[in-house]
Amino acid sequence: MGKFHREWLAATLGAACVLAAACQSDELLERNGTAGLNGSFEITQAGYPVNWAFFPNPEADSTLRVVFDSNQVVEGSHSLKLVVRPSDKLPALRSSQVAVQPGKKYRFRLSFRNEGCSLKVNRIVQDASGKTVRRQDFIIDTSVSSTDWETFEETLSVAQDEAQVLLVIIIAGSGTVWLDNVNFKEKV
Ligand SMILES: [Ca+2]
Repeated sequence: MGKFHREWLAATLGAACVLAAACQSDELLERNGTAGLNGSFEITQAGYPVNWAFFPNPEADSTLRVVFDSNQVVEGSHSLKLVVRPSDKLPALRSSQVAVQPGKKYRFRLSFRNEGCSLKVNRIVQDASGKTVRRQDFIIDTSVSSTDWETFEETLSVAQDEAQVLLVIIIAGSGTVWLDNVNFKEKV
């Protein structure tokens, strides 16, 4: 693992506070118990898509601006638009945990568009307690800007000691990132 990746990994697990309950005062999270992953970003509360945690809190820090966007859309009628500017805090967002069953395969899909940023998506697989990371992979790692949407897709085979999946998305630099159509579907 190179220095660059180690730094990003440290950012994922450390500075972004994305997995640590102790840092939740620095993040914004609107919870909705019935909305699930909300990977199409169609369900909002107080102007923010529910069940996604944003760091730093965009209400308190202009590093990260969160927009419920209806102009650039892949699926449904809205996408998530993130406008970032350089800061010593790496803007990040974290999904809720999606339950998966050992021995099954899932198709994971995510559409993104990047203008000017470095975008990294860490797909983390945890045990049932949610306290132990069984594996994590940077499934998207790009600094390429595009005016078109791109779609990432993978098949995730779930091992015996794995029970839930979540995403941590880190955005560096200055620019805009759009996300939409994030979903896990069991492959039959
Ligand atoms: Ca959508």
